[in-house]
Amino acid sequence: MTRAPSDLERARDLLTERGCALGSPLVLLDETTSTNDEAKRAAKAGAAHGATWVAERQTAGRGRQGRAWVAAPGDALLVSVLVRTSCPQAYVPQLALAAGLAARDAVALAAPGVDVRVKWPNDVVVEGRKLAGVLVEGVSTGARVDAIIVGIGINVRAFPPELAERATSIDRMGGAPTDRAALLVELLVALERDLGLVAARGVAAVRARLAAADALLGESVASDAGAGVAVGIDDDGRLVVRETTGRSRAGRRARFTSRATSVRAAPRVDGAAAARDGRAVVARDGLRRAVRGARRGAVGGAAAGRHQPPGQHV
Ligand code: BT5
Repeated sequence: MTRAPSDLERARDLLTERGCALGSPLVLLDETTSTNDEAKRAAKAGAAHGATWVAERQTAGRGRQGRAWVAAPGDALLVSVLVRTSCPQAYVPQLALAAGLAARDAVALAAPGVDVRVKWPNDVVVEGRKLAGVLVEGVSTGARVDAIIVGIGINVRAFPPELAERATSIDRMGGAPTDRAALLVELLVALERDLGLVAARGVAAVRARLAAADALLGESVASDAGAGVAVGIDDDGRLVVRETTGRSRAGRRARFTSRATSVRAAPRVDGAAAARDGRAVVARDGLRRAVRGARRGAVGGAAAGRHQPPGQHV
C-alpha cells in the first residue's frame, strides 16, 4: 500500500525559511486520482493562493489534451499548486511557459552539470528525453480565469519502463539520490518567481532565459499547424517556426499555439540534404539569420507596446 510522502514533511519548514507563499498549506497524500483534481476542487471551494497537493500515487494522472501521466509510487514528484490570479483565458499559455521554465530551473539545481532544457511549450527534457511535464489548467468564472492550477510531474528516481526510449529521471543523470523535499522547495520558489515575472511583465520578462534553455531552437519541427525550423518563442508564448515546406510558404514564419497537437522534432536538415534541396538551402540561410536574431532577443511576435501581460496578483 502506498504511504504519504513523509520525506516531504521537511519542506514545510524550508518553505517558511525561504519566505515562499506557495506550498502553504502543503497537503501530502498517499493516493488520489490526480493532484490537479484535488486542487481544482479546493479552488472552487475557496481554498487560498499557494495551497499545494503532493501525492505518491495518481490513479488518473493527466497530461495535456487528454493524455495520461504515468508514474510508479515513490518514483516521482507529483505536485499541484493553486495560484490565485485574474486574467483572460488567453494568458494561461504564457503562465504555463513560466511554470515550465521554473520546473526546468528546479531540476537543473538538483542535477548540477546536466544540460536541462525546456521543450516548448513546457516539457523539461535532457538530451531529448522527457524528465518532467507541466499541465496548467484555468479555473474560471465567466470569461476570466480567477485561479490557475499548476500541475507538475517530475521523474525523480525512475520513469515508466514503457517510455524507456523517450523518458529519463533526475537520479538517472547520476550523482546522489535526489532530496525530494529540497526539489519541491526549489520548484515552489522558482514558480513563485517566474509566475510573478510573467504575470507582471509578460513572456518578455523571461525571454532570455527561455531562449537559453530552448530545446527546439534550430530543430526541425512538425505539427498539424505546419512544418519548419523552430526559431524561438514569441511574446505571446507561441513557437515561431520558419516554414520549410510548400513552395509558396518556404521561409515564411508560422506561429504554433500550445494547442498545436503533437509538436514533433522532425529529421534535421543536414548539409547533404540542403545541397540537394533548394528549398532546404533557403530555409537554412533563413535559420542562421533567425537564430542570430533570437540570440539578440529579436524574435517575438507582439511588439513591446502591444503586449499586455496577464496583469494579476501572483
Ligand atoms: C504533460 O502532458 O507532460 C503534463 C504532465 C503533468 C503531470 C502532472 S503530475 C501532477 C499533476 N496531476 C496530474 O494529473 N497531472 C499533473 P503532455 O505534454 O500531454 O505529455 C503527456 C505525454 O508524456 C504522454 O502521452 C506520454 O507520452 C508522456 N509521459 C507520460 N508519463 C511520463 C513520464 N513519467 N515521463 C516521461 N514522459 C511521460
